[in-house]
Amino acid sequence: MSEKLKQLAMTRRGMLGATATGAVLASSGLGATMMSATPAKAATGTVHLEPGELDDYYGFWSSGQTGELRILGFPSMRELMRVPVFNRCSATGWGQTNESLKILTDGLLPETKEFLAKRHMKTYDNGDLHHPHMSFTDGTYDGRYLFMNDKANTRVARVRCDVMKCDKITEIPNAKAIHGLRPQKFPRTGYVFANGEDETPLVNDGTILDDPSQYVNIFTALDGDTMDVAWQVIVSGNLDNTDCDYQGKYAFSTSYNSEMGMTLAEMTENEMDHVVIFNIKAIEEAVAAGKFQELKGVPVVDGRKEANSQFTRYVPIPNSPHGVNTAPDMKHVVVNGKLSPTCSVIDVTKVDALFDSNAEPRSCIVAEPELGLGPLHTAFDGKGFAYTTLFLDSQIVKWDMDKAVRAFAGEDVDPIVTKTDVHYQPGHNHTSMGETKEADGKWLVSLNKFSKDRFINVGPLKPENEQILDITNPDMPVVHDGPTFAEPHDVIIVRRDIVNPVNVWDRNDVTWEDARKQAEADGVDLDWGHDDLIRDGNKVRVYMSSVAPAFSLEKFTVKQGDEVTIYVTNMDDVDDVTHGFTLGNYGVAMEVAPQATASVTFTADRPGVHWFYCQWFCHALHMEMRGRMFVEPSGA
Ligand code: K7E
Ligand code: CUA
Repeated sequence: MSEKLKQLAMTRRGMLGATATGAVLASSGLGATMMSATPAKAATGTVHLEPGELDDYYGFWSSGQTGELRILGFPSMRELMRVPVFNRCSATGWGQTNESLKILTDGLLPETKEFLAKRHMKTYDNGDLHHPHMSFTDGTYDGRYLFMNDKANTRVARVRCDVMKCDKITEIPNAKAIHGLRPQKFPRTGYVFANGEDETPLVNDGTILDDPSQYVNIFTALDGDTMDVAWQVIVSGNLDNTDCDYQGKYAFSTSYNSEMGMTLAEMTENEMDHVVIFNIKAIEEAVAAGKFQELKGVPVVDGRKEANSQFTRYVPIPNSPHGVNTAPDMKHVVVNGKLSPTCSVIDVTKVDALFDSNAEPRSCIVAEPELGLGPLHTAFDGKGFAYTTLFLDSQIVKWDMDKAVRAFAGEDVDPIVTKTDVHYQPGHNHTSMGETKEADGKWLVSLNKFSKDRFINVGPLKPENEQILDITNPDMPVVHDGPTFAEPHDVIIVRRDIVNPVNVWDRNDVTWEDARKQAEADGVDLDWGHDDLIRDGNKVRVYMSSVAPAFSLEKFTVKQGDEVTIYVTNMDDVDDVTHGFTLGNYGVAMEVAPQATASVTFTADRPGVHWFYCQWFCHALHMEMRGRMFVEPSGA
C-alpha cells in the first residue's frame, strides 16, 4: 500500500469511526454532550412564528432517493408541499394519471422505453433527486422554473413555479448518472448544466465492458426553455458538482476521479484531481460551425485533455473535490476539497487567460485556505464571508474570502472567523438567497447526514437533521433542529416575493391538452358540467365533473375487459377545494385541484360493483362524495 493510500485509508476509517462512535455515544445517552465540543452559543434570531404568521422565504428541498421536491416555509421549516417528480405518488396519482405519464415518458430515450416495456413498465418509478435550482435572470432567481437532477436514472426535470408541478423530464443521452446541476445565471437560464458522474463507453451497447480505458464522462447543457439537450462535451475524469459564473462565459465542474479509477484505491490515488472549466462561447461556436459528432441526436464535442481544445481547461485541485459554489461577489468560485482540508478559490477574471494565452491552469487560483476536515459545500452571505460544511469535523466554518486571498499572497492573516458545531456530518449548506447576487446574509441551513441522538428513537433508520444557524449573529448559533426523511442533499432559500404561484388552475392549461382534444372529438365540453360515457369499441371514455360534494355521475356501467379512461374535471373555482378520484380495489387514485382536469386509464378486468370516492376532504358531505362503477362480467 502506498503511503498516500495508507493516509487515505486512515482518513476513511476516521470518517466511519466518527460515525460509529457517535452511534455508541448516542445509545449510552452521552452523545449530545460528548459530541458538542464547544459550549452552546446564545441564540438571538428566532425561527419561531406565531400561529397564522407566514414565512419570509420558500425553501425548495431535494429529497434524494425519495425522488420528490419538497417545499418548506423558511425559517420555520414547516413542510408545506411535496411535489412528486421522479417518484410515484399515492396522493396525487403522479406516475398513474395520463397527464403525469405523458411528462414521465415523453422525454425518455427510445431504448429506455423498449427496456421498460419488456418489464411492463411505462416509466421508472424511482429517482435520486439531489440538486434543485431555480431559473435565473441577470444573476438572481426569477420565479419561473425549478430544475433538478436524477442521479439514479440519468434525467433532468423541470417544475413550473406557477402551479408547482413538474412539466418536463428529459433523459440525458450518452451520459450516465446526472449529478451536479446548475442553471445559467446570466443573462438568463438559458442553459441548465448537468454533470454525468459515472464513466461508461461512449456507445454503451455491450461491445465494450471491463475496459475503463475506453470509458468517458459527459457534460451536458440543456436548453431550459425547451428542456432539449443543446450540446455535450466529452471530458477526462468524472464529473461531480457544477456551477457557473455571473458573466455567462464559463461553467465549472469538479472531478473526484481524475484517475478514471474503478476501485476506491484507484479513484483516490492522485494527490491532485481537478476542476474542468467549460468555455461556453467556444463550444457554441463549434456547434454552430458543425464541428461536432452527432450522437443520439445530440451535438457532442471532445473536451478531453488530450484533445487540446478551446472547449475546456483542467485546473488541478487537491484531493477529490466535491462541491463548487460561485460567490455573490460575482468574481470568486469556491471548490471544496473533501479529502483535502482546503477550499480552492478561482478568480473568474483570471480564467480568460487560461484560454487566450494558455496561462498555467492554477494561475486562476487566488486562495486556498485550510478550513478543517472534509469540506463539502460552501455558502455565502453577500458580505464577503463564506460558510463551508466540514463533514468530518461536523462543523460549519465561517471564513473571510478577502483574508483568504491575502493569506495566499503571503500576508500573515487568518481567514477563519468562527466555527459552529452541527449535528452531525453536514453535506450541503445554504444561505438565504446565497447562490444569487442578492445573498442577504440572514440564515444558513446545514443539511446533516446523521441525526443520531437529536430526536426520539424511531428505529434503525434515523431521520437526517437539518439545522438553522443565525448568521447575523457573530457567534453563528444553531437556532433550530429539524428532522427530515431520506435524503435531502441540497436546498435553495428563495425570498417569498419572487415566488408567486396561482391558487386555481387556468382552464386552458397545457397539462390536460390531450384530454381536451379527446373531449372535443367526443363532443364533450369540459368547461361546463358534464356526465358522458362514450363507447368506442372496447374503449370507454367516462367524463364527469365534480362540484363539492358530488361527482356529476353517481354511477356508470362498463364491460369486463374494457379499457376505461375516466376524466374528472373539478368545476370548483375556489381556493383550496381540491377533489380526488379513488377507485376502490382497482389501485386507482388521483388529485383533481380546482379548475383542473385529470384522467386515468385502466382495464376493467374485475367484474362487480366498485365504489369510487373523493379522497380529498372537501366538504362536510365529503364522505358522501362517491359513486359506483358497474363492471358487467364478460359473456353477460
Ligand atoms: Cu450529496 Cu450535492 Cu449529490 Cu454534496 S451531493 S453532500
Ligand atoms: Cu370532493 Cu372530497
